[in-house]
Amino acid sequence: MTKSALQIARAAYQPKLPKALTGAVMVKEGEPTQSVADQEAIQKLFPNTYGMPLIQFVEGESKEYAPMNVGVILSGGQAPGGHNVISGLFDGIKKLNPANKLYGFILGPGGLVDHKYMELTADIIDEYRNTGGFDIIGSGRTKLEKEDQFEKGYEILKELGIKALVIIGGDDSNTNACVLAEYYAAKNYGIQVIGCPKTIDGDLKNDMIETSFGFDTACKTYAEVIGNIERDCNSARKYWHFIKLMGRSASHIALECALQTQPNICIISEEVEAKNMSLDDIVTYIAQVVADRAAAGNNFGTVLIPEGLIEFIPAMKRLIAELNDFLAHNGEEFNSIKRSKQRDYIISKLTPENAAIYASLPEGVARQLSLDRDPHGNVQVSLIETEKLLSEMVATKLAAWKEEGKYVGKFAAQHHFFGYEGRCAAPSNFDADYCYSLGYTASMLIANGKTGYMSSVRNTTAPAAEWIAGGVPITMMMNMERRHGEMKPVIQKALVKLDGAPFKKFAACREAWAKETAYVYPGPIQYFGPTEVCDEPTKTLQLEQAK
Ligand code: FBP
Repeated sequence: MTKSALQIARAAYQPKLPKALTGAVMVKEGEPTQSVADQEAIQKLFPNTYGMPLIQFVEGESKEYAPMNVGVILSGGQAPGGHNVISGLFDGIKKLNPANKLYGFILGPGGLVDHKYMELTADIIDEYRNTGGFDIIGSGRTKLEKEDQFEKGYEILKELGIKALVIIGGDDSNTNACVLAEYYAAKNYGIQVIGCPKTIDGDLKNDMIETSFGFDTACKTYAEVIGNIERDCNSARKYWHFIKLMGRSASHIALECALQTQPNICIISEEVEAKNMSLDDIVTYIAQVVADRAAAGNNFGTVLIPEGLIEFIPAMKRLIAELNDFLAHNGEEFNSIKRSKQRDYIISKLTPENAAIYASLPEGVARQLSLDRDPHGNVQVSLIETEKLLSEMVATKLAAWKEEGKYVGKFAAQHHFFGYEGRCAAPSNFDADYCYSLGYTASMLIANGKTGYMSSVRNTTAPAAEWIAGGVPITMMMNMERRHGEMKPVIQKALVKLDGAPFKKFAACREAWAKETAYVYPGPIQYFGPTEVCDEPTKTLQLEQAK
């Protein structure tokens, strides 16, 4: 494989590990745990894996470990650093016993069910160290949730002599990892299941999981390009740039990018919901900033829009919830109806309030809302062109204000969607180190017989040597939520907290950023150079952990 000079240099990077993991380790057990909510219901569903203690690895005596085989799965959307989780896991198990073997299941959880796998040898692992992407074994969104899938998985795990399976995924995939851990424990199959927190969206986090991997690199990649657009915008002074940023649900990516680049406007979905804002309220807010800047002679600006916005507008949320339930039960009938009649069919089936909103939506947006769900039953928000919807509505509002003599500027918009551009970027030093540590920690959880745990690395704004490695029972992060029309145990999604330090910082600055042109141009991720440049964690982490 031909490689660039940077790829060659980067391949030689040795990720940093927490000091406690650099030698032999032992387990320090904490207090028993409880789920974040719905304790009784979760305990009933997870009798074998509920209430386990938190775990921390500390320096210990070296001991001998019998040889074992381990399996690994990459699940869901790509996130920078996945290859380093696998290389950390590989190095960890090889250190325990060089005879240990690692098997990768191909194209996500489906590979386990369909028995598609490959052995990951040292040569293969070395090709992928510190690289972006999930292409070493591929990823997929098959939902592992049915007993027959668990049994099919067990067949191949038994055949390959696999003692433990590591599932690298987001909140839904780790929920499934927990269900699988419980199932194998209940059946006494002797197979451990360990999760790893992955998602660029940053919404799999809590007191024990400080951040999901990939968030750091993806945000830095988007912030670099947003900074470039801001500089173009400030040079030509003729466009308003509407930039939609990935993040299916939470607005962490948009917020982090705003903190890094100081745009004129950033919409935070969680705030829209809390303030019960309508689509028109959002449009009016943007149009007012445009008008104020125009009055000061600035017919240009940048607007950041989180991908999941539509679902957070309360009226839209109610509509989507009804659509999700309805399509979960009537999907077949809906799909059998002629495309040209589907809109009327949906309108005829919804409650009057939701039918009226659905009918008022532009054709394209209404269509996206009724399209196929992803395997987890979610609307595919990345397909909704919110950036165009908003800029069109802002243009219409400004035209009306112009007629009333309230606005005299010019408004020309450009649209961008940054999502896939950042998901496979070569991991920043932070993600390279964090992911390697997560994988290495997973190997220690396995060696110590744990199941139903998520690999956890904390104290991440300190130098890597001071990071704290351990495990968190996945049941601890769970609550009951309605999915596909039924109550299910799921890991609670971490949305942007409006009383959290990152949002408060943004809220304190946004008025000035709207008026002034206070852009910051972060530039590309740096891998070599001073540590304050190369190892800087996200603004979100820095603000959340500020003492
Ligand atoms: P995960 O939740 O699996 O990490 O994926 C997140 C994400 O990148 C979202 O930001 C985005 O909405 C979605 O994946 C896109 O999914 P797909 O890759 O299937 O188009």
